[in-house]
Amino acid sequence: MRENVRLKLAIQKSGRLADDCRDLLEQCGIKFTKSKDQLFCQAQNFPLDLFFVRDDDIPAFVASSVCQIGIVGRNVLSEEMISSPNQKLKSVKEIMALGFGKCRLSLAVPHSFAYEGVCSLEGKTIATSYEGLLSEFLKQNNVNAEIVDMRGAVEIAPRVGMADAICDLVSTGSTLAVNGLKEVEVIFRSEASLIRNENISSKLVEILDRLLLRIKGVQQAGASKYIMLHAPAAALDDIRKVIPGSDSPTVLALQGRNDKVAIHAVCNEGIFWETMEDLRSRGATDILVVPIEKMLN
Ligand code: PRT
Ligand code: ZN
Repeated sequence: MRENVRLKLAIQKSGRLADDCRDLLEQCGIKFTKSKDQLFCQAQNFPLDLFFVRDDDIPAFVASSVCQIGIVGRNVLSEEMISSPNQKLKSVKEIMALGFGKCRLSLAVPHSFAYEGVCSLEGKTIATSYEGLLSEFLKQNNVNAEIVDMRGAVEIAPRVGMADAICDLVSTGSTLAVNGLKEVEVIFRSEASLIRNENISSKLVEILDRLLLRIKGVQQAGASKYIMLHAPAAALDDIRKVIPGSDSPTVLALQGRNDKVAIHAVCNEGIFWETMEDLRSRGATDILVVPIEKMLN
């Protein structure tokens, strides 16, 4: 009888990372119920159990082995590592950047603040929810400033007189703009990251490796394109040089044509209109670029 060993994954229940996490699992071919109210579900076709929790709880879930893996913003993990006394967090490691949830932790000041560099923050008050990361940054830059710990709505702190500056996550910058703030320093760059507990049984490692292979396949497929074109046989070498990110394309004979061949290639870089125009100017015709859905090397 097969043992029922299942890997446990903690993801954000709702919020900025929730939909991307669910989409990624779906692209990996993992089926699960999509109700947003549930706290737990078992994947139907893969030995994976999903826990839907608040993002701040994910590092602790993984540290205490309630879940062996989790998906969380690097900002949350790093802040927990710095500011939490939980020794178990040492067993948590980042294993893969996932390419979504990208943002930066930045210092921002009102437009009226004459900012000339980090030293302008000496003796000032800075509001943030990232006390650990901010303290490290200030220490590295030999700046003494008072940190005002806020859980949310950090961007209003200067307007209401609670702080001279803020340190908060930024993605588009529009929140800063509407609050009359200018971004002056990026202190940390973040994106969603797959994390794991170091101490996992070998059976669970096997499942994790299968999952990682699928995630890499999804990432590679997303970054790659399949290109097909017809080329004059005489221009083959010239045209091969232009096909981006592909060392050994497939060259096929075209029935009844000695002067032309078909070239098919997986390109692991984007293909821009300029490249297609370049190929065309070298004699290529019937150029097709198609997306790749899955890839396993
Ligand atoms: O309920 P739960 O505790 O799970 O969620 P949460 O409210 O704590 O987090 P959530 O869903 O807001 O964010 C989850 C993660 O998304 C963060 O930890 C980051 O890793 C990532 N992320 C990416 C962001 C942003 N971009 C982002 N822009 N998290 C927050 N913001 C906020 C920022 O704090 C500011 O208020 O968006 C505003 C700025 O956005 P822009 O686009 O105006 O610059
Ligand atoms: Zn949170």
